[in-house]
Amino acid sequence: MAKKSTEKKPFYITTPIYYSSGALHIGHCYTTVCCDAIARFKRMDGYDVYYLTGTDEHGQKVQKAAEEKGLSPKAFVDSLAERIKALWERMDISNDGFIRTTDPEHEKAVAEIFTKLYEKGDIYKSEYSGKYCEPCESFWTETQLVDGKCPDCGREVKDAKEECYFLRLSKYADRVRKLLTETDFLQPDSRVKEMVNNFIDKGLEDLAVTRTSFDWGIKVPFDKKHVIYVWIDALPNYITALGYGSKDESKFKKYWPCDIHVMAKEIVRFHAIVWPAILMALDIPVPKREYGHGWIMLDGDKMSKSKGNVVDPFILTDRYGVDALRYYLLRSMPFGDDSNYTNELLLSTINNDLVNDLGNLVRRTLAMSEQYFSGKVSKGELNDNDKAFADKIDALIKAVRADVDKPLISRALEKIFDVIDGANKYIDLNKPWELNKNGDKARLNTVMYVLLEAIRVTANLLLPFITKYPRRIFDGLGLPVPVDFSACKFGKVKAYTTKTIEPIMNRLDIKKELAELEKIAEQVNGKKEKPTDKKPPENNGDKESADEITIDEFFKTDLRVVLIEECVKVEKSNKLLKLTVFDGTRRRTVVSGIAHAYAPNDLVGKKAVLVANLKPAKLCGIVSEGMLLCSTENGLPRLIAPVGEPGEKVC
Ligand code: ME8
Repeated sequence: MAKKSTEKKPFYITTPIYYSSGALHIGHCYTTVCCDAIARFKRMDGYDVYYLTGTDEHGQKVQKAAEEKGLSPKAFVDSLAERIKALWERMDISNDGFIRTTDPEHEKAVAEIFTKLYEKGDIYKSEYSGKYCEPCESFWTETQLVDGKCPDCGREVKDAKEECYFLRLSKYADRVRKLLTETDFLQPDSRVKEMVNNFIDKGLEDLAVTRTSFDWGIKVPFDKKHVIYVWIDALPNYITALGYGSKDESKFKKYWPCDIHVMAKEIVRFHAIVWPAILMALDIPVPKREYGHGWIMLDGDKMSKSKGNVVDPFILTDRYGVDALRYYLLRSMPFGDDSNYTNELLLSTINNDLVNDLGNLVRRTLAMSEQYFSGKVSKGELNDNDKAFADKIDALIKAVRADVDKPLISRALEKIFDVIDGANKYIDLNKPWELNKNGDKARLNTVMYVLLEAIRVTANLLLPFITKYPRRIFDGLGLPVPVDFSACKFGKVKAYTTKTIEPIMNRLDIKKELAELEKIAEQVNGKKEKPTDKKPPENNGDKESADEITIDEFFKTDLRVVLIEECVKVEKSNKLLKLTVFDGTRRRTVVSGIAHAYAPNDLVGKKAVLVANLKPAKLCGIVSEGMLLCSTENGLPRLIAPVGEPGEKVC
């Protein structure tokens, strides 16, 4: 816990800055939610926290992705940055800073860092000849390849030869080795072995740090033909975001060195070898700690934008809420190891932990408090069994703090849920309904009090991890939401006035949900081909195929240009917007599942294409008189924007 003085102890935590090459998935959410839980915990524990995330917007990969969309790189990264920010808002991420590598202050600072290193002799010009992995934007030597493939991502590499600048990594090999092997800088320990065995022991080679094959990046200030390598542009974000190299370095002075950089294992090499070497060359202290966690896998393969095997966090949070996804990510991944994502595991974790354990405990206790005491419960005489449980509750904050510091987030949650489980067992053991039947009001009051205290302390400790339901619990307990952990002690509240609250969610019908998720996945990714012996139908020109429709059939669909006149969010739905559209003759209400892609105000005054003769349907109690057509971009729906006046037919 931070010292109690007027000056709070600074704590600086970062995620990687994510490539602006496509929509982010639950793998990115994992790192960002973990860092968020740590940041929130540290804030509540008395630290002055700076939590940084952001986007890595330069480089060949981003340029290529923009070209594929027919957009300029800047327009492409601008729209993605907005979506990424919307995702973090959705996930309740409490970041203090959001850096984009196209921020002019960052670009200027990186150009200056490059010049400084060049003038110092730590960057020099030469020629590169070797192998290149395009997705990782990394050069490799023959000996560094694993089975002839990129050692970071396992994909094919290409021959490459070009004039470029090099960073003198070899000069810092000994200092980096010491940092890795003689300090706790890099965790978990298995990552240290990987770094030392695979890179340092093999002889740390100088790193090619410029490219001439594309131009979307920061130019070398004294040799404009060269673009600074995306990693040399990206890594300094951790200091440029604090104002390093600008007129105001106060944040840099306050928060650097960083307390912890968090990332997954594939980019530990850049963070644990290249980044410290750059900092050493600049005479800046290295970060205090780095943590390389494992991967979220899908069907045994790393979930990844470039492989396209991703799970969309907007869809999951639309269906199950933010608490559910945050909890699943934090709880189901042992922090250092890989873990396979499955819909089954997500759904059963929600049902078992959130609905059965936590939800039931809160529901039952508040209902009994209401029923037996009209919500008024006060401190009573504890027996030995109560005292033992109270001791367990008291021990929780210390144990959770120790785990968060490691950081072993999943274990911290396990400990909180152990007490929640204990409270459910306490109900079964003490049988409040029997105490009520026997008229033992004094004991019944004590039992209810012990339960309310258990709920209060666990909900207080859950606040950094899941952000919505614990707040509601405090409403049910009739208490303000705590801002710190000072009351995480049994007996701190003398008397309660409780009320019942909305449940966290209803128990999920797993079979039904699995089918729904599969249906959604088919809509988003296209139906997966099932192996079949049937030959595809031959196209013989004049015969109609079963999949084809005639022009008359097509014209049965009445597509019209409409003007969106009003738009509001549908209450109790994260997904739905209620729009009033003018179709040339009348106003209609349309409910559309696009709330995660648009703010209501963005749509007013826009035109869209309406399926005007669709049978009306009720969504969230609202009758929707038609459907708006969308295509998708980066996994998000985008309304088709027609030309023409409201009422005109689209054909
Ligand atoms: O590497 N499982 O960006 P990136 C767990 N721009 N975590 C995952 C994951 C998965 N399947 N997929 C992604 C870059 N992540 C660079 C970083 S930093 C100076 C530059 C998370 O968009 C994890 O944190 O490829 C991983 O390291 C990061 O996203 C990679 O994001």
